[in-house]
Amino acid sequence: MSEVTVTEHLLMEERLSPHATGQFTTLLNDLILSAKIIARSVSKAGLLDVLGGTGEVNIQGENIQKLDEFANHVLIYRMARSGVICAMGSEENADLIHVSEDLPRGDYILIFDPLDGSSNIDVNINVGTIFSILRRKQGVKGPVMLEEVLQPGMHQVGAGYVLYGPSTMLIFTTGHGVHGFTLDPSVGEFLLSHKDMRIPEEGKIYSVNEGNWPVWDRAAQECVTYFKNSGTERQRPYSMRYVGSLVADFHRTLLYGGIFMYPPDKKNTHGKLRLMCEASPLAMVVEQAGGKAIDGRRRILELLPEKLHARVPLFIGSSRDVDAVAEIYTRHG
Ligand code: FDP
Repeated sequence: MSEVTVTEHLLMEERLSPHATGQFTTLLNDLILSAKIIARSVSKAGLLDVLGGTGEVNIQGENIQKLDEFANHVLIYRMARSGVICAMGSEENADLIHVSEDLPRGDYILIFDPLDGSSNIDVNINVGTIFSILRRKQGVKGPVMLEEVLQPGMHQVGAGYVLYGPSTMLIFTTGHGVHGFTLDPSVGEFLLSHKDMRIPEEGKIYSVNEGNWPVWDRAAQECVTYFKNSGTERQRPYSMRYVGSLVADFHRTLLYGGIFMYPPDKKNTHGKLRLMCEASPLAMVVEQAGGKAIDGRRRILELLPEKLHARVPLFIGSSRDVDAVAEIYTRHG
């Protein structure tokens, strides 16, 4: 593993940008500190009284896990004090979170899913934090309006995720490729372990909750059938892998190639995953690594969110595999 720390890497990237003020590096450094605090609790999940639900239900109608609530609190508290953020949006909070006027503020807007895959916490399976960084229009001052935050993913200035797995990893992009860092617990630093990550153009794995087959539309069923059937041009059938934790399924897809799918179904007619805190940041990462992300027909990064918690169908991964899905959806009109 290289000895380059994530801070050194950020400073090097900052030097390449002539207008850099250091605010973005500050933001990422505070995000990294939050991730380390969350990682510490996740790694002790069976030892501390942090397992199980809080008994409450979040804005998405899902049971809030204790660790979910803890991760959300850490991120809101820390990032509000970074001095470079004006507003935040969390998967766990119904409304926009405004940084108090008593604190120094900047132009950045942070959207995050504090602990993605949290229904897996109690069984010691990987979970993660997904983040998206947006910027306020230059010169706009005063309280942040929701309309300013509802930006298409292509306006993100940075995006990524932290994966709390056998080791803790930080994967992010600022629009100059994707880099991965692994936390060395003995020194408490994220070290560059995956430089300039590229997703294979085509994979051998499809990832989907196939239990939803009866509630999918014909196009979604045809996509899965396509990856299961043997083909002549490509090596098929593909293998199926599904953790049920988006960050974990996405991370494997990024490294090995293939496709992750969460199509719309009869219950989740607009898909289950959240556009702003899940699909858009991962779409930026995958595109920067040479892959693609669509909702079936449209590029995820071009979608304008209608609301903070808008949902979207997601097909993300190797470019040729995503193209195969797009072709099927186009045929279905
Ligand atoms: P979870 O409900 O455990 O938080 O976005 C939520 C998410 O997990 C994703 O991490 C995961 O990919 C998906 O939902 C799993 O949904 P299903 O259980 O419906 O397959």
